[in-house]
Amino acid sequence: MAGEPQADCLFCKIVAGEVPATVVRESQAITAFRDINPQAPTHVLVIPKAHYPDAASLAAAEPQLAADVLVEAGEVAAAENITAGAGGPGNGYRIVFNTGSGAGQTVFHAHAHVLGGRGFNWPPG
Ligand code: DGP
Repeated sequence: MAGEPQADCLFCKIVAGEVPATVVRESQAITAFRDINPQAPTHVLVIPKAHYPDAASLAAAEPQLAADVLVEAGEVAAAENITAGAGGPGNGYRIVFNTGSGAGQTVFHAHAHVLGGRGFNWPPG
């Protein structure tokens, strides 16, 4: 059923506490933890606890939860002091939803990358 935990999903295992992670924020429906392979001084993953394979399927099934993930990403950025004008390096941050393997998605449980603490280029690689 949509949203149900998947036995073979790494992030469902993190939600269940079966795989350890450095959790920075948690609510009833969302958890945020540090990426194991950080690409910036701040690199936090914000995920819905419910299992959806990517951001688009999450937004289609549960638009309020998708919005809550975005709000949480902003809260993470504020807590990490990486918002524009916060005075840290980078002067802003990036929220990324890789969607599909061709776009770099490797874990098929919806997640927002929150990256900051350095400058970023455009277009992305
Ligand atoms: P993506 O490539 O967009 O699907 O992002 C998946 C991210 O998940 C990637 O940046 C690395 C991270 N990751 C993979 N395995 C683990 C893990 O076991 N723990 C944590 N904290 N992050 C992981």
